[in-house]
Amino acid sequence: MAMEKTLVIIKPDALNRSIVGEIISRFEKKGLKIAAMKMQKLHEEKLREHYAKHRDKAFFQDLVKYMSSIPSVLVVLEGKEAVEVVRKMTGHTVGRKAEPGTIRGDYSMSVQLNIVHASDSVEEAKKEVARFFSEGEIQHYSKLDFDWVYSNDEKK
Ligand code: IDP
Ligand code: MG
Repeated sequence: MAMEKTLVIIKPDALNRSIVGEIISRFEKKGLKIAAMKMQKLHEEKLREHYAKHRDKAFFQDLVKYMSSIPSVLVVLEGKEAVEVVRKMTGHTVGRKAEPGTIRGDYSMSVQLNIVHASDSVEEAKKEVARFFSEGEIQHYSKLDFDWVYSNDEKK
């Protein structure tokens, strides 16, 4: 099975809570490869597109305001079944309900301020990576630990 890419947004609350490094570290330790990363204050227009399916919800304006308030850190992670793996590591949307051991379960008490965004399907991940990164920003490199993260049959 080919490697997948998924988009993570380390949200403004994570910057203000000083846990950006810890979050990136969790993904690195899991064995996911960082394919791209940048810090950016997200534009309201981009966020309205990104969260389009929530546009009729009461919290939509607040969500866009919070997400555009200060910069976020955008990360593209790569690995086998990366979309599902990262989504599981992220945990339940509501921080208070998220399992301990997940990022939201360990760091969030909020519904909206829930530290990270993670793509929720392979199809969405493709769209989301393309929404925030140009082709040229995606790095292609062989990572030294690859042989010890996957078995031979998994590398095919
Ligand atoms: P997800 O991030 O777990 O996929 P979604 O339901 O897609 O959750 O919602 C997108 C984001 O909108 C959430 O991560 C959270 O920041 C915010 N959000 C979701 N539901 C609520 C709500 O009921 N009140 C306020 N903000 C919400
Ligand atoms: Mg979602």
